[in-house]
Amino acid sequence: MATDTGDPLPRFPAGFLWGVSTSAHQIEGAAELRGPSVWDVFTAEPGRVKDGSTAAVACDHYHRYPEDVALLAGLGVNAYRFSVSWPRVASPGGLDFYDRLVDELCAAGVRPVPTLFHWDLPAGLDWLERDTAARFADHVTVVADRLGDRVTKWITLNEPAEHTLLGHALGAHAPGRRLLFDALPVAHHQLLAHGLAVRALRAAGARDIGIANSHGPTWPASADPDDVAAAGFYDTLLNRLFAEPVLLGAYPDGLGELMPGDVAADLRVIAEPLDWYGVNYYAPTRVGAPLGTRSEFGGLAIPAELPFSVREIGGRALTDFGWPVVPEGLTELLCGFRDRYGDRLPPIVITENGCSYEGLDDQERIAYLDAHLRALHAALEAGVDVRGYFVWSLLDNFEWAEGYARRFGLVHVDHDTLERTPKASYRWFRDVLRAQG
Ligand code: IFM
Repeated sequence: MATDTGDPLPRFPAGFLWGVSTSAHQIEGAAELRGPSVWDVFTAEPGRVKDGSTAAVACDHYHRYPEDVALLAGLGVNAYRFSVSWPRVASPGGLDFYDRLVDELCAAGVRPVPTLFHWDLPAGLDWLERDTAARFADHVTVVADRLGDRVTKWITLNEPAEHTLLGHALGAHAPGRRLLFDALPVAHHQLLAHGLAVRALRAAGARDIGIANSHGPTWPASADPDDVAAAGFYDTLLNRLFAEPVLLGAYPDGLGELMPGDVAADLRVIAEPLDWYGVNYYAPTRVGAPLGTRSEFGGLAIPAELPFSVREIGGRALTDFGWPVVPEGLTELLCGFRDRYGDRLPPIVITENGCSYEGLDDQERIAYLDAHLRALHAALEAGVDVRGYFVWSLLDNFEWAEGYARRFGLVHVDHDTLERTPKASYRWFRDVLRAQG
């Protein structure tokens, strides 16, 4: 495991965005004050969430947001990435909550950076249906009209790749479908929703728009051509399928032929120019040819019928989630994107990076963040235009199918009393931000 060297971190550029990220379903609670989402339906089904928990209360951020904004102010971040719950916005009085939150953030000098969809689709809607994209654009217009006088920086979608893969292809997340490659329309409709959202935001006057896509280097398990081909295919799914329609206006490797509707016309919408591109980075993946049996990645079962298998990256420390700690993968990823997309790549913001560890004296998290910030700086020095970095996450929260078992927060949350206690990593990040000025 990389350790915090104790050396001061290198200096990041003036105006760099320093933040933390959360999402509505994972922290808000107050589920009775909004309509249900696909995640409420999913968690109510026995066996879906490992510890049997739900997000009905979560961190009760809905009621405790002033305390959480005070924690943000104490940390010294200049930006806060949160998500706007679509089912809450669609419920009477729901937008008032975000109005209050944005006011509180502005008063504390923290820039609000809302994500407009982070997986909590209103129950009854379905990404297999094209119409969901148009409904999303309506939701975006409602939010932008209300918050656009104070919010200037927007994120359309969070990790449509995971929502497609985990939620619709493998059935590990809501809505729990196991469609394998028949899930591809979910990818297309989310991308279309992204493009329509960019248009809706522009119509509302927004000039600072991005998307948060998850990416990581893909390493072939060996030089065997079958392993290399399988890794190339996985790379297409994770790193190109959601980037290239947005950045280049084209699907990679003929995948467009598998998408529904008038794909050429849709791609013109999907490729609406962005002001920046958000990258969520956690770890690389080592991929080989199919093994004929299921493989596993961080507790996730990869079915045997997929044309690749996920292998262990040996010799690395693992987080409590079982994810390998590979800071230099961030440099490799960003330099690779710059080389692949050249001037089609807008400035980058790291919209998520973090790790799950237990304990208040979380030295492993400090070492993880320290090493990833150095790796990010190395990418900057190599000429990649990076404008910001958001830690996942402010609070220990509802980690989807893992329930409350995984703790990603800089702030510990006692899930019985809801008491917040800053961890050692909170104080470390605060000191980093002070030193960066
Ligand atoms: O908690 C999630 C988040 O919702 C999306 N990105 C990855 C995080 C850690 O698994």
